[in-house]
Amino acid sequence: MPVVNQKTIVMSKTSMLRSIVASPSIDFLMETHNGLSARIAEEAGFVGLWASGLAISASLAVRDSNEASWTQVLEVLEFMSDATSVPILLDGDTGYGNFNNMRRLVKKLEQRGIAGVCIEDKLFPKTNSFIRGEHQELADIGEFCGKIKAAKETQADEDFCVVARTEAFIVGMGLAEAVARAEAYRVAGADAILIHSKLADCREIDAFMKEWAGRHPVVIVPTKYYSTPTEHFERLGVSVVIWANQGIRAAVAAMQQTTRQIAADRHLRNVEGEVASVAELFRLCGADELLEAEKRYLPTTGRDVKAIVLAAGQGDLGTLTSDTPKALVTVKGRTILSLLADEFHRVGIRDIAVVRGFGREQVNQEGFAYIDNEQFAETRDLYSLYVARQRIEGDIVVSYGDILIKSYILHDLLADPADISIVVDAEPDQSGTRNRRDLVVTDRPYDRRSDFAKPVQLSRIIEDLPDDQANGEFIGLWKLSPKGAVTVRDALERLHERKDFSGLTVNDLLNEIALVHPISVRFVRGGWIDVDSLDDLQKASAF
Ligand code: SPV
Ligand code: MG
Repeated sequence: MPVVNQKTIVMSKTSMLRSIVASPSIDFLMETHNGLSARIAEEAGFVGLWASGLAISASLAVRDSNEASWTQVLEVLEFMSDATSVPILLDGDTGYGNFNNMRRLVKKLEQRGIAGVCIEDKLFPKTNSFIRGEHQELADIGEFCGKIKAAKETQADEDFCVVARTEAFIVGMGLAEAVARAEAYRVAGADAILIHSKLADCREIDAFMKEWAGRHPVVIVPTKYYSTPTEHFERLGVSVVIWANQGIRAAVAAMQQTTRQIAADRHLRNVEGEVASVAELFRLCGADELLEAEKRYLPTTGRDVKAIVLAAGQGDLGTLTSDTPKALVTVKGRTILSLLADEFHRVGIRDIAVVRGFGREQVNQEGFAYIDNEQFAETRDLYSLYVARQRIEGDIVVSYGDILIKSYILHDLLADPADISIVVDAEPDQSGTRNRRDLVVTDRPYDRRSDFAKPVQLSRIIEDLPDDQANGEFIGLWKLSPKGAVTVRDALERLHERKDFSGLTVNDLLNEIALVHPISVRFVRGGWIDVDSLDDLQKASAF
């Protein structure tokens, strides 16, 4: 039954197989025996696949004598079906039992997206046709017709195909028996007849096709009469040709050659260029799709996020910063920088670059990359960001080096889908004497539901705006997506052209960007401290 999606009508696998079988033109099914071989055959252009009993058994290193149970075969089929979009015709041997087993088989095949089944008129457990064929016994015609009927009456999808295979030639019973059986199977409801032959030439097939005279679609398996030109089958009016075991035989030959070589060499140099690359395996199995899906479905973590910490300033904490940069001031025995790094690590961000300036020789703790702002004495923080501009690519978090934050703020910031987002405290601490406060005007004021509604956007950041005119305070922490990083780099380069660049701040950059690109505001209430004064330092100890 056709499946309709929004734009196109996609043919179901059963309809595809039906048209392969019923169309007057010749079509080819390729042997496959697991998910990977099925995918490879589809990529090679085959319109349908033969799930060969011999090949599936061989891939499991068991004999083609129903040693693999039918449910084990079903498991393999499920992988094959999941891996492909072309129809699969199962080599269902004898149907794994009587009419009742056949009914259950058809039901299960339909559930697993298998488009059809071929059953042969032998006895369970079957033996491969090329092993002492003349000693094999055929099923009773009536019993086999009942099996075909049971299959046809069980299928829920009208296009599911049942192919009836006669082994009359294999067991040496001749043309008349072959035709009589094929005719009985046609009448019983089979959608096509598979006529099998173990001769090295196509005499039996020729004879059958002549006698059959196009009554019903015919499927052949030219494993033994492989040298016959395909055009000959076309002229005979063969509907489907099955290349029944060349996939597994190719795999066996290649594996034998490679493993023997490695065993003899005790190294890999002779085989590395001869085998498929690991990247090819990843491609075949759709590794890229998983990476994409991870982006959509896994919680955001900082694994692929880089950080830049701007820590070039001396700070103004009296004697504490007279010869030590502020980022190295300690809170309860730990430097501000290492406390900040702890929070980055908590959300998975490990690639942290610190821009150092004042007292840079002291800022050398392991675990950071360092970038120096040699002009720290004459420049402000935007210059520090500029010296780190090479790092502004991909997902990136930028932070001042004198703030302490709780990791949940970082976690939420990473989850923000905007290209550029800044963290703003909606209810900043207004007590104490702070040197600089980056007050923020947004397009809408903070309200508790703003997380769920349209994102709030930055209008401007202004130092020392009267509090009643501000919607919050920028905490000095912001995040860029790969696209946002490009926007920021462009804006940085534009501002760098200005004569007063050395006196500009990150605020100037954000204001410049806000004119041309939305900047999302992530509101918080507390959860951070800007260590700007001795008073702040006191608070930091309790943080
Ligand atoms: C198979 O591929 O398992 C077949 C075809 O049944 S043959 O091996 O030629 O019998
Ligand atoms: Mg078989």
